[in-house]
Amino acid sequence: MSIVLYGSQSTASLVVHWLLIELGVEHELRMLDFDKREQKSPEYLKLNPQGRVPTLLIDGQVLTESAAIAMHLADLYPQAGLAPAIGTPERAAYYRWMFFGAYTLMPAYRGWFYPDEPAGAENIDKVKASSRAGLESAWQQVSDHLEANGPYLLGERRSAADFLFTMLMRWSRNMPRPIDRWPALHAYAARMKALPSFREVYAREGLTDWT
Ligand SMILES: N[C@@H](CCC(=O)N[C@@H](CS)C(=O)NCC(=O)O)C(=O)O
Repeated sequence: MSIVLYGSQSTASLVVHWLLIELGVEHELRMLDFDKREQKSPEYLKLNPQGRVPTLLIDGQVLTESAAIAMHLADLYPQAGLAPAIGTPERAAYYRWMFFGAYTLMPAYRGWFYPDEPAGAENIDKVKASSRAGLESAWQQVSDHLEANGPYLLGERRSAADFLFTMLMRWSRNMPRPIDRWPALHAYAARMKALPSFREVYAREGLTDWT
């Protein structure tokens, strides 16, 4: 199988890069320079018309959306046990949290980091305030869930959803209320950061913050 990941340092491609390392999958990494807007180059837009990362090519097939890619990788390498069996209550919980990440957390982060997109430059403050409120409420729900049902999102067993959520927790690090302020989230993040593959993806991307 030939696998190529298009990513950029410290972005939504991190979870895919991290999982490829965790699963021991040989791959080629092509890092795009956002400062040069390489994600909007005509060649890249042919692959991913959204001009965003990640994009994963598996034997030439284009995959986008980090949560979807994470789920597919977990399915491709079942021996790692990162995806519960189809039709089980654990699989249902897995879908629940993956979609919560993609549908609730990610759009709110998008609003925080790209606040002019929804309603122009004149509404930046309002968009940031509502994105922040949405994120804090969502993280409170995740924290409550982990306190009652942890240590991982699906309970005792780690899944690809925990990798996605660790990346999403990381994005809060410079926000007014970073996830470390919730003790349950702080402990959860620490469990995930202790994985050797986390240190490895940090080394490969040259990341030094939120260790
Ligand atoms: N829902 C997408 C979000 C991808 C996304 O927003 N990526 C950002 C980086 S974190 C990006 O590529 N931004 C560049 C841009 O929008 O120009 C996913 O999970 O893959």
